[in-house]
Amino acid sequence: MGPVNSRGHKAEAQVVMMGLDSAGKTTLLYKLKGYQLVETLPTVGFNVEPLEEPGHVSLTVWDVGGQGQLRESWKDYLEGTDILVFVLDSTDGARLPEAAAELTEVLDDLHMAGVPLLVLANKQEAPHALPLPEIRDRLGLPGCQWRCWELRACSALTGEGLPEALESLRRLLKFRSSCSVSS
Ligand SMILES: Nc1nc2c(ncn2[C@@H]2O[C@H](COP(=O)(O)OP(=O)(O)O)[C@@H](O)[C@H]2O)c(=O)[nH]1
Ligand SMILES: [Mg+2]
Repeated sequence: MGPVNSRGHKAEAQVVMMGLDSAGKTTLLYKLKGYQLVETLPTVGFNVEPLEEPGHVSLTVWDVGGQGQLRESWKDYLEGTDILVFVLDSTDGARLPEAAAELTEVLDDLHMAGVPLLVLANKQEAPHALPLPEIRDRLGLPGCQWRCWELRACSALTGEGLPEALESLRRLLKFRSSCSVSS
């Protein structure tokens, strides 16, 4: 079924997943698909997978490579995005400022006006994972007042938190049009 164009009620949604390299985006994508992924390679370009569940909006999930100069191409994926999923490595406190800066840059893009944000604090099963409140504060999320956003803990490795993350994603998608601060 093709997309329905009545505003905010599309039958399909474009989900763009971003984050620094090694945050766990590819592992997450394939875990959501129910694949057993033994090993990932750094993503060159992007992976894209449909996620369909009866009775729900079909999701097309774009996993955009996050390494160094590949991040330059992030902006090419933003047009038509219905929701941004930003994946973080909760065990990598040292790169949290870098992740926060990248997130800010993506959110500042014109195509991102009114696009809801789901932040996934991944690798939460690791014993030294940073707690959610610290991640929230250090990312500057409380300042995101013009946008619908949620922060969720998950582990792409164990699958913990993924059903809740999908729930958040579907909830945020419903806010897609009401979130919009431009037109
Ligand atoms: N402990 C732990 N490791 C993870 C988790 N998710 C991914 N990884 C590992 O992190 C590394 C990078 O994962 P990958 O999916 O390639 O990251 P990407 O660069 O964001 O696509 C791999 O070694 C994964 O096995 C997780 O939830 N917990
Ligand atoms: Mg990858």
